[in-house]
Amino acid sequence: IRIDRVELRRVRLPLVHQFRTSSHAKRELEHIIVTLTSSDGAVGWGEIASPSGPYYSAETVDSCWAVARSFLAPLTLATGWEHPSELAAAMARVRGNHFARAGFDMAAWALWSEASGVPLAKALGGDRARVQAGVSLGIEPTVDDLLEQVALRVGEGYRRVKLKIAPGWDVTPVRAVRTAFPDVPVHVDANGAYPVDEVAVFRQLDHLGLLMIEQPYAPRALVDHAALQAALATPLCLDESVEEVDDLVTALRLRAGRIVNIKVSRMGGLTPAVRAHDLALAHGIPVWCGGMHEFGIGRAANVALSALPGFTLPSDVSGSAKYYARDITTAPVVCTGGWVDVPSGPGLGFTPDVPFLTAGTVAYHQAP
Ligand code: OSB
Ligand code: MG
Repeated sequence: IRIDRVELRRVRLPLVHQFRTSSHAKRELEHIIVTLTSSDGAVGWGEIASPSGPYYSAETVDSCWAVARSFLAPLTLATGWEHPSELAAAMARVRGNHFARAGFDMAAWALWSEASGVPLAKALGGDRARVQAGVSLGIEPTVDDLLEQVALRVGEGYRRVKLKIAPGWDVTPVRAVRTAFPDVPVHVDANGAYPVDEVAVFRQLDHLGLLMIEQPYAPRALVDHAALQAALATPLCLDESVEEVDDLVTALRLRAGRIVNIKVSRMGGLTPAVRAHDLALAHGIPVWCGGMHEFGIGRAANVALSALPGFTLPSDVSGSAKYYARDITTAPVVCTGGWVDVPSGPGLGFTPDVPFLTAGTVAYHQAP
């Protein structure tokens, strides 16, 4: 396969409900949609779902735009491949910049699976017809606001609720949710907000029957995660710590956590995400698919990935309606009773709504 056109679109969508994490708040998202067209006319869509600011990882929409234009688009135009993993191998020459690379890798998988007449999930090695969906809830102004959000999502059938925590917003809101919804599986995510000498808060959370505690410390603090994991009964889950498959190798060796959140964007695409899944599965470590508030294209890739056998925990692949009043695909990802169907047709299984996409486009680049 030879790609002879790369298109990049910066697209903005407003969120239906503001989302606040330990590091920042957002009401509107800008993602970059990647379109690859092959010399025989096959088309693949991908999404670069980087946050605007460098608070989750080092990347920003501007850094992704620059790297995509100057390095990834020329590299993609210059590389012939039979399988998407070959393009991923060529892109691995670019250090870091995982969100940017993920958009191209995803588009290559979408193009290849559609051209091969195979559903993307099947091409990746997945065989589930539907996947379990959880929701991720941001930090709310008050505990009552949070309880209202939990009630809304539990009422919609979501199978697990993840609560963002931060110093000053942890034991009290989490205990309130556990008390009001004793039967709902709950997990917490700190996005690395706690100093490594903070153990007391996690000892208290350890008594609340949580499914897991996600990323308590900074990304590189793997040794400290291992020490905390040894002190707690609740599994730790790593998110920001695992950018490379090699990070997962280190984390497994150190026993820095018992669960891994695999994100297509954070790892640089579906190719490394599948490798991380295979490694975790071989070590008996359960995984789930995390989200970055993806629009419909990135969300479709997350749904496909979640069909792999190691994804035994509910993923953050909520229905599109949790985030957007209208999504960029002609039909949105829908969650019914806590489940999201995995498309059975070839490729991504979702079609971009090009007029709507164009209406939301604030910058466009085409190469060559
Ligand atoms: O840590 O999982 C995270 C969103 C932005 C940055 C980091 C994270 C998140 C989420 C959103 O939790 C999950 C979703 O897409 O629903
Ligand atoms: Mg997280």
